[in-house]
Amino acid sequence: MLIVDKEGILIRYNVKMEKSMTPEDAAAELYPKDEIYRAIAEAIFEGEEDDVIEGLEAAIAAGKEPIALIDDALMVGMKVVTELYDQGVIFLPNVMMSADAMLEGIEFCKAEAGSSPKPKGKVVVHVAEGDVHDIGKSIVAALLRANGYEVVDLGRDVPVDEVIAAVKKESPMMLTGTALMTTTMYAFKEVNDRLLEAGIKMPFQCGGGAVNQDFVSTYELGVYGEEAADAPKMADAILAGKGLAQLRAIFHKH
Ligand code: B12
Repeated sequence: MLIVDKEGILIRYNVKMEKSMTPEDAAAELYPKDEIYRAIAEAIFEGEEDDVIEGLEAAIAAGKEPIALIDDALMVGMKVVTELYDQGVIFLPNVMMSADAMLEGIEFCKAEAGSSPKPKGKVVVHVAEGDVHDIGKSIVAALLRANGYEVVDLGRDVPVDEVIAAVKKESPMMLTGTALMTTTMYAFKEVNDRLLEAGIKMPFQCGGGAVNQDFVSTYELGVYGEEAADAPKMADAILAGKGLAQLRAIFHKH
């Protein structure tokens, strides 16, 4: 009888066999170590809305703050999704399911946190015309609300005309814009020009995957926001009396 010692042969010839990795294996390597956060991140990856809510309920019962869970668990799960999508390990339908589960989770966290009694100020948020990517915008809105601001959320793919009309109607202390595509971010320049034409000089914080500081610096009212958490920070800075130049000095890195 012939006995083939595959392991021995591989070792002798110094060959390393790569095990084929499933998307679940790849994701497992990226989840957070903390069991509570991990369960939520995994549910986001799998696009299982019920499991996301169950995980969030368990986390809140264990004493976690609902709004902190957006960053600490939901965002971590979405980062895994984004990384594996970029690597070509998972595909758009998976991403869409995860995005829906993420938005459901954000809504749940917002509802659990409740609303603060007297808003510190009003902020209008929107996603650029032609762009449907609204996860970042929803995080921005949730963090602003959690920090005591009233948020007028215009939603996604918002025509420039509608943004201008909302600013005139609501007179907010600040406007935010999100764009994930290099083709849609130019709407921000148009918003900027139309506001200036109407004599409105207000801080317009812009962020989202496609946007960077150099682009935002090309229009007068623009201040770049890298992380969603920069939105309430900038609103606080405006309340503290900072003008556009000072806001750029605080939020721009170079
Ligand atoms: C999820 C996703 C989708 C989902 C969107 C679901 C939804 N409801 O949002 C679906 C499947 C619908 C989708 C569709 C499409 N997508 Co898509 N999508 C993505 C993906 C994988 C992740 C985006 C995401 O949600 N990231 C997570 C969030 C949280 O990130 P974020 O929005 O940037 O927000 C963070 C910060 O930027 C910041 N932030 C955001 N806004 C603001 C604002 C302020 C004021 C501040 C302070 C901070 C801030 O806060 C957040 C974190 O702290 C990216 C790939 C990638 N690597 O990003 C592609 C990507 C954005 N999509 C892309 C494309 C091309 C498309 C489609 C055209 C695909 C198609 N062929 O149909 C369509 C777009 C249709 C349209 N008209 O918009 C491209 C864009 C390329 C480009 N640079 O122009 C990307 C980059 C993929 C790629 N590598 O090609 N997509």
